[in-house]
Amino acid sequence: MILSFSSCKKEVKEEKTEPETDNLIVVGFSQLGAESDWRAANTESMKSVFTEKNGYRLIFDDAQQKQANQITSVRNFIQQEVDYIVIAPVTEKGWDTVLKEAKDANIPVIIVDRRVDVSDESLFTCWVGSDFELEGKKMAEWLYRFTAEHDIAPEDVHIANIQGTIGATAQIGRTNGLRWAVEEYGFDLLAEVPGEFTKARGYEAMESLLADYPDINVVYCENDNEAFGAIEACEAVGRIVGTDIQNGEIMILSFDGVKEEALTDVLEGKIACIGECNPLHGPRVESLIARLEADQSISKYTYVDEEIFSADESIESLLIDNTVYNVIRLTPEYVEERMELFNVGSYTNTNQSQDAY
Ligand code: GYE
Repeated sequence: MILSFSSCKKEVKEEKTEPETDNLIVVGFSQLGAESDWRAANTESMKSVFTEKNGYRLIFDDAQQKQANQITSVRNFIQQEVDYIVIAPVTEKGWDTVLKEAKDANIPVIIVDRRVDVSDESLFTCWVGSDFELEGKKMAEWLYRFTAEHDIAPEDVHIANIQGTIGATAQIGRTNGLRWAVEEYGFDLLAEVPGEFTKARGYEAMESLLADYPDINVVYCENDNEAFGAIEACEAVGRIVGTDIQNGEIMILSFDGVKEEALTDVLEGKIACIGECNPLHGPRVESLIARLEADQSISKYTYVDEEIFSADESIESLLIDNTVYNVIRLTPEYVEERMELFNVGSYTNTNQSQDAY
């Protein structure tokens, strides 16, 4: 008697919970890892938007920089019959098979941040992220203009590039942006070495660069965390980071501008220039899903507008491919304002999120 009563009670309980979860849109998100401050802000942005309160159930998976883990989690999402799959891919190649599986299961796939390099573009629904090559070109153009302004010949600009994760769109684009300027202006590119977008690898890379290239005077770091490591490595051997490269300083250039420390480094002259990379993709992805749910059209590719920051006043704007980009002069007030964007809980207050709610 008691047994059958309790099993009966259990059934009632199950019936009660099912309809609630049925109403939620289930999103499986394969995040590539947690290598940088940018990535932490990106994860937070996604998590703060895909909440039950907003009508979603988020299944989050951190792939720890391994594409194989991402492929496994996408397969799990397919098996769980999620409504949408979102992937922030670690590198571009090798996605065809698993994306075909998602397509066959009729699950829309949204690619965020870095891209996938697939032969058939119909294997994913859309992509949203940054124009990484433009970020790189803006930075390289700023360097060209700055050095020209200070009467430094391009061949006397001895640059090392500490690259990001090799094969990642952010690395490919930023590396190509610098190569474009090397070709165009004749800078001396000493070396391109991988730094995996982390502070630890940035430090190690800088240590060896200082030993191998005594004339190095510019370090192009493909993100701020690498720059933090590079600055520490320079300071550890008594080198001064700054823009006075004619008098022995080492100029640090970098990308992201997410963590206060990076912007403070700009104010203090330790980082000469930062190319903004915006990580707040949660509301953008949500907005795309909301449109898909409402059968509205979406763009295959959505680019995010980004700024370039420096504390130096000499270069006010840059001209690239017939477009003028203003250089934002960093001030303590601007830094404070910008940091509000990254306070937990305010991620949804960006312009792009407005139409999603
Ligand atoms: O710049 C870097 C991160 O893919 C845009 O990855 C992203 C890059 C970002 O680790 O900090």
